[in-house]
Amino acid sequence: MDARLSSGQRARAGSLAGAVAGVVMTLTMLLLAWLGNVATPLVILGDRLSVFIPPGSFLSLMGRVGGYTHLKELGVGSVILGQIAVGALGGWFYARRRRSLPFSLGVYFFLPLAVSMALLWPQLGTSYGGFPIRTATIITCLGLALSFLVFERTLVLGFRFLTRASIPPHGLEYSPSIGRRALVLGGLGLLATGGGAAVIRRLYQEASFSYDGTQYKGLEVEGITPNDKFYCVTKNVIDPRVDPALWRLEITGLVRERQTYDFAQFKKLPAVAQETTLMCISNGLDAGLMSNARWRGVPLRTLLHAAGPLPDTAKVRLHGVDNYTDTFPLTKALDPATLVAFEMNGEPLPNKHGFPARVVVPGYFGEKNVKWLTRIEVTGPDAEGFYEKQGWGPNFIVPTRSRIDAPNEWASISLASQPKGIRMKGVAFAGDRGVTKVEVTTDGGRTWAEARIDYPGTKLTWVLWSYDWQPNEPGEHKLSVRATDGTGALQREEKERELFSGATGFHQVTVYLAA
Ligand SMILES: Nc1nc2c(c(=O)[nH]1)N[C@H]1C(S)=C(S)[C@@H](COP(=O)(O)O)O[C@H]1N2
Ligand SMILES: [Mo]
Repeated sequence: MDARLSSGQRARAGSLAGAVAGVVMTLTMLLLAWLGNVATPLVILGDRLSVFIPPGSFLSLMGRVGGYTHLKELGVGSVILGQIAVGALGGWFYARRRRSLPFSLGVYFFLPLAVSMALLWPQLGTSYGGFPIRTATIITCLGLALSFLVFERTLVLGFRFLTRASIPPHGLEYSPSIGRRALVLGGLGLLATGGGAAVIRRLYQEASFSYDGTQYKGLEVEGITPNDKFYCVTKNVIDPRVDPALWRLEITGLVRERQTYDFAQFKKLPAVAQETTLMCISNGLDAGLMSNARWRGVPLRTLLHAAGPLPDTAKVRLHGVDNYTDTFPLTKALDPATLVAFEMNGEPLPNKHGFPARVVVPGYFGEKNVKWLTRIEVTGPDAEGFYEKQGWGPNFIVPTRSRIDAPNEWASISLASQPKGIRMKGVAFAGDRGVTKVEVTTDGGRTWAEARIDYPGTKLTWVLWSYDWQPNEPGEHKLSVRATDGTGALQREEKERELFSGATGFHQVTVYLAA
């Protein structure tokens, strides 16, 4: 090393080498994610931290940045910038120290590896390629180790390159030429940044940004939702692409005998077909985070019986390969209508809906219908899932709901153009209780008339309803709808649930009729 460097020059050299090392490490992580479907801190740090954000703050944060998608982008972006900033800081520190190999390996390899393993512990079992949780944990740790080793080596070699004494060709005098080398190393950093940006662009095309939050509502609504129109919600920046050859379904926890099925074994189990509607807990009264499909799958209880739940067990916790989890009571898991589905409307489950297998649990909000299922764990009463830990609930049973899909809110309709009246239509859903009656009001709730059921579905699905409205008064009209469920209970108009247990109330649409 050139002893004539000032301490300021050394500090700058250290920071630059550290920042470049941060960039190269980030590029390594991006390549691991892109080429190997490996989980990296770029995404699992967000999963880890999100359980500490209560749903109220979560929703207001989401509102402030413009939606779940933007929140995810912001999350990944912050981790990347954070890694580069911490890298620069680490490099600055490195320049002030005795730079032995044990020191650099200890501080820049083992320490971050240990800290990140401890910090990310609950998320390490994530595998976007479909490996079982234990194997995934090992792969994630190897990915972390490789990334930090790349950091340590880039930092050490980069700093050495910047500060090494150089003897010009004619050997007349020493020159640090640190500025020129900084340019070279900085250029390499920029190249790595360009490579990273290219990988990010590739990953962006596969990201869930384009479809997360897809709604299904309005005039196009049919009894069975086509797969490519089915509403979609995912916590992931990039959804799993499970290789069925790697995938296993495990039944673990408080059972007599753990079970493991590979895809072929699983598909050989006796399966049933069943129509079931799903709705997200965050679905607003007028929103379309609700769809209906015909699923085919193995009853969950077939799998549980083979493993034998121990006495006094209370819940099941379902794990996706994306490390998403959720729970419901064992009694519900043993209900013959609770399925591990592998087909949706006669096709293998589409990727974004959980290929190769997902849970379908009628009557509970969508979040309990765990996608990319890889483990069924029998637990005691206190087990919690991803959104439960965040603070959603405590009630996860779908309340009776109904929606008007036509006419539109604030539609302006000329009476003369509708001599046969105005067709109202929509959906109504009551979880696993079935809908027995749908009524509409066109006078703001003074009188109610029974609507026609066009698509009755089953006890586990929505119904499609319609009503031919014969208005004779021009002006503003308030339309609303309410349903009665299979137990005879009328849909609740009051906002009576705790804030994060799903909305109740009547959907209302105001239309303006011109003479
Ligand atoms: N593994 C996994 N399962 C999951 C989720 C997830 O992010 N990961 N999201 C849940 C939520 S909040 C909902 S509403 C439903 C949506 O299912 P869909 O996208 O097939 O409509 O999946 C649930 N299952
Ligand atoms: Mo959801």
